[in-house]
Amino acid sequence: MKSLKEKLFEKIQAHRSRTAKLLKDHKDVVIDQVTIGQCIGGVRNVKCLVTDISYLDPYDGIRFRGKTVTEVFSDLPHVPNCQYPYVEGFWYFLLTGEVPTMMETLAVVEDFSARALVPQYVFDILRTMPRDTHPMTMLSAAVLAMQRESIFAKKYAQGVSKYDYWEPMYEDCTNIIAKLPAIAAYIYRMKYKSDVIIQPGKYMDMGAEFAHMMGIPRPYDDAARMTFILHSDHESGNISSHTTHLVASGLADAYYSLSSGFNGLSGPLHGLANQEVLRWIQDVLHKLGGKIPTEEDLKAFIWETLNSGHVIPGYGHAILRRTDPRFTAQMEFCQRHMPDYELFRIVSMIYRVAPGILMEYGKVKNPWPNLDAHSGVIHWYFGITDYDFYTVLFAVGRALGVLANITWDRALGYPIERPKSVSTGMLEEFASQAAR
Ligand code: CMX
Repeated sequence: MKSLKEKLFEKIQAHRSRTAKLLKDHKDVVIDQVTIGQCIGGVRNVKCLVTDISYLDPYDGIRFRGKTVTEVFSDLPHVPNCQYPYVEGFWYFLLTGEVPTMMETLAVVEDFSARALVPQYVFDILRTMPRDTHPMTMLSAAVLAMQRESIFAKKYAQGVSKYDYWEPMYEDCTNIIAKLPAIAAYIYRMKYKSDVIIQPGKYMDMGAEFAHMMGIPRPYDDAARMTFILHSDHESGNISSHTTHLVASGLADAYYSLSSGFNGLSGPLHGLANQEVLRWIQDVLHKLGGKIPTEEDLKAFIWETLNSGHVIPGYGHAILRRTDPRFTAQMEFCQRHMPDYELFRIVSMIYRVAPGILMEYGKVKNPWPNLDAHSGVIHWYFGITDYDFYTVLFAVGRALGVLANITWDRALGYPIERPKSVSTGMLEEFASQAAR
């Protein structure tokens, strides 16, 4: 049986000629144009990034290596007696585009276990930070602190050939992913569970290991697997993916790049929206004195939020134009495990009323929920009521996608990214030329 690294190298060798041919024979073929609206308006829909790891269709949602969320959940090797696949098998799939066998998956589980030990200095650094530091700041700092471990940085200093960059990048990325669950769980237990740390178990897959270190019983292991897979990748243009790719394009190693990507994830319009959803629901409950809201109550609060100049967190998307299938997947999890749970009922009620109001509001291009509208309910159900931790759970999953991407970036020799600026005066000149 070939190891994941050997299989990846085979794929890289096969792929390199495709990229080289496109650049040699077709580099001047136009695939898109840029308007003034896109230039000022956040580069929406400009096709200028390449990734084969996931693709986001506005109506069908995300496909990982061509597979829908449902197909990923059904086709990849499953942890025995569990509903969701191994995260380790999913990492294999993201990197190679091939569904691994059970044996190939278990080899990755073993590989992650061998790399999982977090250096003590990382925990010492976390302990020097004030306890009210946001957990995303802690996670990002922990990854950055480990930069001294970078094999890529060492190999680069030793003069490794650019054709071999992918290999130390792969090593760094795998080392980081294997350690992230322990770092995230440590931050959680230190901040919110009276500093009672749970040591890692042995020979468990990532979902089971994480649930164990968080101190949360089954089926939280399955919730963790689902969460990590759903949050992993959303093609390359979103902030966390793009930032990681951008920083890595200057040949920064995976530690610098991922820490930057995590910082990008921390905005309330991106990964922090999951904490904002729960904060918003708690505000509603507080204002109603703990009473469960009716649909009429919720409609009034949604309008109040919009009229006070705030967004409805968990709703809208820059690309999607339908309900996010990642939202639906989490809804199915809730229907199976917590159909009568109060918070689930509230989120379902918001889903019934919010899209109609956002359509009436007029300016929102996508009135439907994204994945952040639902994730908090699941975490809360399992006892994680400290909602500022939710983005950390997003981040552990997101690492899988962005690290797979930067491994391929180095394999295919993508250059330093450097878009071009224009001034407002130049845009005005373009506008008057177009009017003539
Ligand atoms: N509530 C209220 N207003 C919203 C809205 C929402 N949920 N979504 C969009 N709008 C507003 C925008 O703020 C914008 O207003 P202005 O014209 O006054 O600036 C207008 O509608 C048009 O925006 P859009 O083109 O529909 O959406 P964008 O591509 O600009 O923004 C997003 C996308 C996700 C930032 C936005 O929908 C939003 O702020 N949603 C709430 C936050 C959220 O859930 N973020 C998580 C997204 C998923 C993720 O990355 O994790």
